[in-house]
Amino acid sequence: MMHVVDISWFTESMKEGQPVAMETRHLIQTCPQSSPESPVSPYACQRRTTIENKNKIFTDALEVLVERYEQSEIEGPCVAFRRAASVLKSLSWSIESVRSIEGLPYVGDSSRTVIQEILQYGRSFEVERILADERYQTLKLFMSVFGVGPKTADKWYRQGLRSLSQILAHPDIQLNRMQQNGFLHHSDLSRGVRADEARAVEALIVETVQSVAPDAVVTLSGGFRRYRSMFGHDVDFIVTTAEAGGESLLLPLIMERLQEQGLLLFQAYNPSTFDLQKVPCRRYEAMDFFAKCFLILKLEGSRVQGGVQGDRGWRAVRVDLVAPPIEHFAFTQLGWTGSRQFERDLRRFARTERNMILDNHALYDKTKNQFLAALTEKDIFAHLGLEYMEPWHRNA
Ligand code: DCT
Ligand code: MG
Repeated sequence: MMHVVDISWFTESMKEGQPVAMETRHLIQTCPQSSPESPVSPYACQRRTTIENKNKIFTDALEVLVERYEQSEIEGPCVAFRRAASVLKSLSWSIESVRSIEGLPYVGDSSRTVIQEILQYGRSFEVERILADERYQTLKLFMSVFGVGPKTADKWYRQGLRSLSQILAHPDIQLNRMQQNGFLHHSDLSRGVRADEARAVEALIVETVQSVAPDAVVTLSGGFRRYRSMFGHDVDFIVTTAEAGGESLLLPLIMERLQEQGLLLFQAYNPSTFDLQKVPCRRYEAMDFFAKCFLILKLEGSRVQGGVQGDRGWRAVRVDLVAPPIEHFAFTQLGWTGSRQFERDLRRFARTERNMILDNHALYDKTKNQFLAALTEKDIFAHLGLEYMEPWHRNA
């Protein structure tokens, strides 16, 4: 049974001050966590990882390997290189010798070879081979189109296609609506979103929500909540309301308002299929069942501090919105803040170390056979017996 959640403090805090409560921004504080001598946890949720990466030369190389295996959907090495890269990102010291990485969790033989080559020659030959590989480059290009995943990219590659213009010119290729818009806005969307553009999008979403649902609450999530400094591929938000069942109306109202203003370039809306019987979800990366929409918005240059590139006066931006019922808000917030690796390890930690199942909807204690309620992310960390970790420490 789901616990009854007392949401009165949440509702009260929403009534005070701004109808739409935003998180206060903090300065990023680096938090030295490990020295070459101190032990490093095998779980990202027990390692503080800021955006200040002291081992970028190594993690960039490992991430090329991750990407290469993601393209081919080969899970084993993909997980191994991701974990190794994530461990290196959390170190407060730079790797200067192979000896210093001895004993680090998940830095296996293959990762060690890459690190060793970089230490010795300043580059990894395997990574350079991949970067120069036609298939890698082409799949990377195809997958940079919104709506194109590894299967479609690989199919096009096997058909002999090598450029975006060849795809558009091909008489037998039927693009779905998402892909059509992906191609249409490709140059804007592949440029990524700057932090000042993300702030402008945040202001637009807050304004829009205020005008259609003054009692609703909007919070920024995803990479921009983690203060990842520069580019993001999209801007993610959670919208909810204390009014029972009211969350189901929010996204259609928001999209309608954006449409009226001529700012909605594309929308794909998935209504909620949430059912308590279906949670908690055993699959690590399964998306949640809450109502959500994947949008492309027109962001006008006049709204952005640094303006936007080009002479059109606007740019296209990818925006995702999810609308959970308020009693599931904390779980959705924790899940949508990421990073993906942080989330994977949090779930793995819950399952392996605590016999609990965590997902974006709920936390289930398999020993007690019950759901554990939470109003805030801090409650979830406490249920898991983990020290609370601020969003800017979750850049695993
Ligand atoms: N997420 C997840 N599992 C998925 C997809 C997303 O746990 N299959 C979580 C992690 C981050 C958050 O949702 C938002 O996803 P993204 O926008 O893809 O990631 P991001 O961290 O915001 O980075 P970026 O937007 O720059 O790719
Ligand atoms: Mg994002």
